[in-house]
Amino acid sequence: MRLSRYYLPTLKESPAEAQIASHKLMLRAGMVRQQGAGIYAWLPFGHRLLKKIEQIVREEQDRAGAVELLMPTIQQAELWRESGRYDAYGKEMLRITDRADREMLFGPTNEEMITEIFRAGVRSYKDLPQLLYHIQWKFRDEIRPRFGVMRGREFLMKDSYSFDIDADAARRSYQRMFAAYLRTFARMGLTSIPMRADTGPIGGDLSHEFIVLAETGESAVFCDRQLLDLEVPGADLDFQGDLSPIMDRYTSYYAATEEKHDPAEFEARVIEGDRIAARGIEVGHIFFFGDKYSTPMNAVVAGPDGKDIAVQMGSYGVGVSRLAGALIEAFHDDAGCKWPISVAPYHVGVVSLKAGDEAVEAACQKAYDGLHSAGIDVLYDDTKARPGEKFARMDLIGLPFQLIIGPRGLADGKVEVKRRADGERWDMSLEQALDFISAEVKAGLAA
Ligand code: 5CA
Repeated sequence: MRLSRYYLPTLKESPAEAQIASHKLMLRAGMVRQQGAGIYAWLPFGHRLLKKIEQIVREEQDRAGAVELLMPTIQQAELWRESGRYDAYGKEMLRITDRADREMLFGPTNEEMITEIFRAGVRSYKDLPQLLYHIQWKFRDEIRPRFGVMRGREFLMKDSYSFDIDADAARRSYQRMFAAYLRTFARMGLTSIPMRADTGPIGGDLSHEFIVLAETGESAVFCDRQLLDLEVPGADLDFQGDLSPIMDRYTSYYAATEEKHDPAEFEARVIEGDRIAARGIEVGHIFFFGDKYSTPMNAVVAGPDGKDIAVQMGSYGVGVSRLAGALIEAFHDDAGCKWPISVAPYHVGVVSLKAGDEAVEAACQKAYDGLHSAGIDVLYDDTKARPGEKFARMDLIGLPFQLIIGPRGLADGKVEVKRRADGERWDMSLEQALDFISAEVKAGLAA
């Protein structure tokens, strides 16, 4: 992409309404534009980030054996009356009426709808387990939408739903999502800690929140420092195998959100030097709630003896749009964003130091074509802005590599490569630079 043809409305100053780094930087780097309280338009650069996050979430769901579908944002009130949640959900639900005065709502979550879809198509225990997911916009009329996309009213969620014949099988589905979540966040460079959590309006008794530690996080959390160093399951993990050792390992350490925190147990189980009392961002939340929806909604299958059994269900959410903010909280400095390669909207920024110079333009074009054909996402700053302005903008938008090409360097056969993560710079030939960047990006994507 050529910057001269792109839409990247960057800002030099932080807008006054933003309180935390991620919100400030998303506005400054031209990623989102507010359209109402807790409602954001995703501008091209932010949209690419969102798609990269979404794709990692999708790949790890697929790897774990979950099957993608897409449910609508608008739901019928009737469905929610079946579970009893239409009245119980309260003011957080955005209620709508259509022209025929039918009661509708903008879905805050999809337990009821997926249960309806399941019961329409599955009759026998032989068709279990089922594990379905979608990635769709939700609306919750939060009292205090804040921190930009971190607590929005309209937000993008990945939500999965499992259906099993009994509680043991359901626990295995839960363990699959547990392991998949560890991998999902690790691929984004994030250390997530599963913590015992309250279930709120979703219900059930077994629940973990996946928390990324951050000073600006909304949740107060307590955990054992050892959890930060546990090895995350690799890409070769067999999701059909026994995953209980993974969950047992993690849950053998103390980790709880404020609501589930027990100070006496914390002190008894964790040595003083390892006690972390901190703040965190909830990037995922998983629930096992048994027959809370299947019984009232009559989602049953015929068991081996022919008798109907209400299925055991769980649901598993990832805050896809919230992760955009969480990633910036984890990866930024005073100059701007510092994207990990796996989620970077573009991997490399090619910076021309002299627009209009024939040799510089030819070299930039060669760099662009070479990287692009190697499968690398390139943003080419071909604008007429001054070098200082270009450097500041590149640092602000935080692409992992900058390839800086100017007339003086070219005369010596050199270009400059800068790595945003640590600021390190190298002079090398254009060919070497292309090889170096390609290799680094491929390694980053494989990690
Ligand atoms: N049905 C269940 C699991 S699919 C559910 O809705 N769980 S949830 O309420 O915990 O939401 C799942 C994830 O969505 C949360 O962990 C959080 O990362 C994200 N999320 C929830 N509310 C918001 C919000 N207002 N803004 C941004 N992300 C949110």
